[in-house]
Amino acid sequence: MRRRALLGALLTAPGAAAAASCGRGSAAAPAPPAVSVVVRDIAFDPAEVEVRSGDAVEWVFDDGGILHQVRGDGFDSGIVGGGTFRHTFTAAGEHPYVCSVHPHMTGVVRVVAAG
Ligand SMILES: [Cu+2]
Repeated sequence: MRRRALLGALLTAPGAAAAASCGRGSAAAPAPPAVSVVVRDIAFDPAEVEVRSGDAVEWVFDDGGILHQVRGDGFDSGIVGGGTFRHTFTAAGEHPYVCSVHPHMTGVVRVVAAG
């Protein structure tokens, strides 16, 4: 008497749910900046930006590791050689800032009342 062990269990596991990989989990993600200022070639580009009250400005330090700073009245990136710095402006008016490492590097954030 021959017994066949028919282990024909072809359990083709159906591929786990077709790649729906949206991994957005941070509920308290900061609002995207209204404008970005690139710090490059020892300058702020653009040197003048205009945002509405409550908007954020983001500086992107992209100058090959050269140290820079964004320093104004009430905001200060510290002296950094890369990364980003973000500040939300609420007070309408002009907010000048400077790089302490390169005093000729200046910029202005002009804030207008939110409509
Ligand atoms: Cu600088």
